[in-house]
Amino acid sequence: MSTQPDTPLSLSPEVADAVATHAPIVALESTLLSHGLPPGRNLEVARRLEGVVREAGAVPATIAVLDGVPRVGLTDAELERICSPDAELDKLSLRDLGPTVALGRSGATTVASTAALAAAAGIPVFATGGLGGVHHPVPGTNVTWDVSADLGTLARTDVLVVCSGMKSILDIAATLEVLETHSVPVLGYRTDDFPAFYLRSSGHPVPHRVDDPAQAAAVVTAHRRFSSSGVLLANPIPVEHELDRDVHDRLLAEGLELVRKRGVTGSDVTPVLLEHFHTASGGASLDANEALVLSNADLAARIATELAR
Ligand code: PSU
Ligand code: MN
Repeated sequence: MSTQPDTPLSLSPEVADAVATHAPIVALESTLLSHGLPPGRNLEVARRLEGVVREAGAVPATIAVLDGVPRVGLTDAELERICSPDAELDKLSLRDLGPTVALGRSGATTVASTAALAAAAGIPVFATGGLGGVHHPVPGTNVTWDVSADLGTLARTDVLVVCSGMKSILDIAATLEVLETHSVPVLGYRTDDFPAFYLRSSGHPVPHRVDDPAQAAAVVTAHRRFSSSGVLLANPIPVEHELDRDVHDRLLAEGLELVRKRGVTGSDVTPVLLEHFHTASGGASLDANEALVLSNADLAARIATELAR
């Protein structure tokens, strides 16, 4: 991303110091906390994510926009604020950053906006849960215009995104095609199957596989000689937390029906579906979601450490 010199970006002292000394840093997003997890649990996960990154020897940089200022690295009080049910945060994609800053508003950042802000701050590694992608066509048509800005941003932003694939509500085959069109390398971490968030396999192969953090870091370094795009590393959910496929398929069908009935569209679809999973699975999908983001944060920290060598 090309950054204007006057970009009002505020780095916490710890993150600014880590950037200046080329220490390993992992960017973390806030939408998965504010819009993807229930209040209470989200704060626990926010703190655990930062803890996992620290234990692996890197500095965590959770990102959000607060009162018109994009913040990279939050205090514990700011984490509490973004996780509070009264926060009333918007879900901010990259296109929302300008209006949010100009109007002095607050919001949580998605993969697209977090990746752009991380890159602007000089942080090359970012961990999340699931990437946005191409939605299935509206019934009765064969086209969709609902293609997540996460994809276009990854195409233009030099950042490694560690995630557990795309949510299974998406057209994963189409999403992989768009990533190919944009020349974004897609890597599987210790797998030959592209994962699907709650499930370890989407049924689609990955073009390339890496088996340790050093290999992942080497791919990022080599890719930079040819392209300024990002790299996607897909790390499947830990096996003991994978959802049962039949339960998953039932909850997804119910969730999609709920979305259709309520007329939910656009950026509200993912939060409504996630909430349905969390309430209807008796908490199993919450444990799964937490386990996969923690695993991604740990892996991202190890790769950031390799890249900082
Ligand atoms: N990962 C999670 N939970 C989430 C997300 C990722 O475990 O809620 C968020 C990310 O912010 C991602 C967004 O950018 O879901 C995708 O939303 P959409 O499907 O509206 O593009
Ligand atoms: Mn969309």
